[in-house]
Amino acid sequence: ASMEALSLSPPMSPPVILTQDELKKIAAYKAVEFVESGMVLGLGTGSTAKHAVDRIGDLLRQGKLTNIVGIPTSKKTQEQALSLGIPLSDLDSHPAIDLAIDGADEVDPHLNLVKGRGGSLLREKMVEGACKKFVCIVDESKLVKHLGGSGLALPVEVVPFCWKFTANKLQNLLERSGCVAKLRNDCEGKPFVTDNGNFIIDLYLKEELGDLQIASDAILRIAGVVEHGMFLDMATTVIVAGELGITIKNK
Ligand code: ABF
Repeated sequence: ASMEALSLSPPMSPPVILTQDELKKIAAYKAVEFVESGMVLGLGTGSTAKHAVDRIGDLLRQGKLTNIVGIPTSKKTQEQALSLGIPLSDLDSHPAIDLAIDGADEVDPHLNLVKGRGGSLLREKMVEGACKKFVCIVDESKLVKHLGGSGLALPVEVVPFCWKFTANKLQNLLERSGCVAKLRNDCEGKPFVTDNGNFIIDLYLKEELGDLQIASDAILRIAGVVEHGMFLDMATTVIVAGELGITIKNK
């Protein structure tokens, strides 16, 4: 009977496993549903945000979106937006932005973020800090319980002048979290240079950071530090695309 039953049951279709990039695209397209004609938009950086900028370009070309002004968060996004015909401006001309859409490297349960592994954290933080709404788009692999606990880099943008001095100050500041500070190099082994002409010191933490606001303030008080990659209390919405569907988390 069991064999007969098996032969009667419909063939099970294999579960659809979405790639990480497909999940990123799903999150990005969902975020673009928040975009309305006439908006001033912060355009994010990274492979997830790239899908959102592509989608905005599509809708503009199809005439489904009009009168959009984009404020790019990196030279790379500026080039992408230009190639898509998205009208661009900057924060000097548009100090108040309606909506920013951008990726992240880590998202904790309070919607605090780590960003900047792509090296664009300063312009991202300036643009996203000027937004009424900041919609962060991630695939589920970015969700963490605590920032900095994933063993991946917490980026800090520093001036090139005496960067070793600054790196040591950072490492000593966070030594209780088992911090190791490393200069980020580019693919040729030379120091990575940001769009703003600065260097990135990546902080690798063995323990999760305690009070994030205290850590943030202490890092920013080190002369030589320009900005760091913790985006605390900045995202108003986080859209998470996972194998089981989309989750929208609001502040
Ligand atoms: C950017 O998005 C960066 O701040 C962050 O590093 C990156 C995440 O990259 P991806 O979307 O490619 O995973 O905003």
